[in-house]
Amino acid sequence: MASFVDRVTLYVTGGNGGHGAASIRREKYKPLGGPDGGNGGDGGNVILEVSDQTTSLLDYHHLPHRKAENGTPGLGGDGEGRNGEDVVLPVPIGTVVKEADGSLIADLTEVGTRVVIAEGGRGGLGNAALASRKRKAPGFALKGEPGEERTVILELKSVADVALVGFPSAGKSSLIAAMSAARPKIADYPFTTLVPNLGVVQAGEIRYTIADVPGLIPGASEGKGLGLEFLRHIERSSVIVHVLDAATFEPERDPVSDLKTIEEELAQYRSDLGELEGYVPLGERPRAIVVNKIDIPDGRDMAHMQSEELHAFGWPVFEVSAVTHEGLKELSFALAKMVQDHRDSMPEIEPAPTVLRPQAIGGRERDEVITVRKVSHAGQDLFQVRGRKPERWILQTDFANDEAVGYLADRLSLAGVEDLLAQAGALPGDPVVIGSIEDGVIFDWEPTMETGAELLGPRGSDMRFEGGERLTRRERKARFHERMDAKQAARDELWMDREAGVWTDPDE
Ligand SMILES: Nc1nc2c(ncn2[C@@H]2O[C@H](COP(=O)(O)OP(=O)(O)OP(=O)(O)O)[C@@H](O)[C@H]2O)c(=O)[nH]1
Ligand SMILES: [Mg+2]
Repeated sequence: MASFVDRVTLYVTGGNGGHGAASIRREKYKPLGGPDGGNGGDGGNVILEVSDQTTSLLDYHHLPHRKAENGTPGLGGDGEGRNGEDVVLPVPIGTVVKEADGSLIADLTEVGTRVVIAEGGRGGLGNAALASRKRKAPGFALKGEPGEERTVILELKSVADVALVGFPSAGKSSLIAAMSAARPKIADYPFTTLVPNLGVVQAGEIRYTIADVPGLIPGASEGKGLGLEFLRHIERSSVIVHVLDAATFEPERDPVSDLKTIEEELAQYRSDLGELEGYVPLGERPRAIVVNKIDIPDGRDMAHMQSEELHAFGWPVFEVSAVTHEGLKELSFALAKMVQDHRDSMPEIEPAPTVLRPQAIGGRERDEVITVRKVSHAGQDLFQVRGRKPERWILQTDFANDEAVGYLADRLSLAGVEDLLAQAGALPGDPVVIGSIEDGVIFDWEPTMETGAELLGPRGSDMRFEGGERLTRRERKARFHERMDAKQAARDELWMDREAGVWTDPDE
């Protein structure tokens, strides 16, 4: 039976959106037949999907970088770009997905559950789609957005029903081998088991899984030995079984004192799954006690001698031998009953939605809110604009093309960014950053007076960017107030256009 890799860091990137095309139809005798640049295709997503065909995270250990396919660019002649293929990564049941900082993203327990962990960028609109009544033949297209890049942590907590804990060499792996078809490594030196083993037990009608963890020693909770690190593998198990060595040669050890030691270590364990609904701390799970190695005469004597003290813990006690299989059938059926009782007591789990896109996933602002605030950066006052849409628009803009920049200005104006800037006290010429200070685009604010469309000169240019006269701050202020009055009228006009369906905006 496969042992499993417990934790892996995965670097995922959505496919880039293809750029839109700017193209003009050419017909005989009709050199300018209208815009016919197609849209770019969307980039593919990177998706995790819970599969019962996968039992380990080993594949991601070997290949931790995964990227979805890019969308292809739009073409002239209304050629649409092709969408990039999604990359679907199968993960085992019980995989927990976390942010790089450790915060929980998703807990994947249902076969078929899908989580988008890196979104593909959207394809850019071609100039055909950008045409409006006023902007009949746009000389630009929107760029495709880059795919999202993320680092996530996958953790596999085995969903074993029964977890075996105990000192090294107590016979945990031997018990798994004796009770199931699993063949873990067994040897007479401590820490033979380095990663947990998992076996499937069939007891009459009931089937359950059983897992061991590397041996625990005193001080495990302070990092001694290997064991505590692996307790998270058994965090979902319904029953915890103490495996006690009745025939240890170490003079200071015996089953009762070993049991107490392990209980103390379990009590120290602090789970980070505690935040999940229905989580029961390890120390409160049902228990059973297994006294092993009674095939050895000294072991059998010891088991009998301590029987009363062991029963006093209040948990069922089994005396067994993993070597001769004595007592194993009884143990196997008793564990099956405990597992079944636990299963019966579980509340009905609501089926998980097939596609999960939790807020945390994507890392971007999901809501429609746009904020503007004055910030100070490197001794300079800046007006910072944040919001999903304006930041997205920046990514779509080809800043080498003035007409494209004019289109961006119109979008920002229409979304109310200009009003917000004015409210925040920005004056024409003040620096404005859209997005984060580090990655955002910074420019001097030139409020739009008209919708931009009237100002269009030759394709690819925008008259607002011609001339480039430098004005004093006082002049700018006066001119700004004039513009603000004219602006409302311009905006009303734009709205009428839009209501009439001539305005095209991918976000609306
Ligand atoms: N005589 C006897 N020996 C046993 C029995 N069970 C296990 N052993 C022996 O004890 C030694 C340790 O057994 P393992 O199953 O590897 O012990 P473990 O608890 O998995 O040990 P770690 O993986 O190191 O934590 C091996 O030499 C086994 O052959 C038993 O019932 N009787
Ligand atoms: Mg072992």
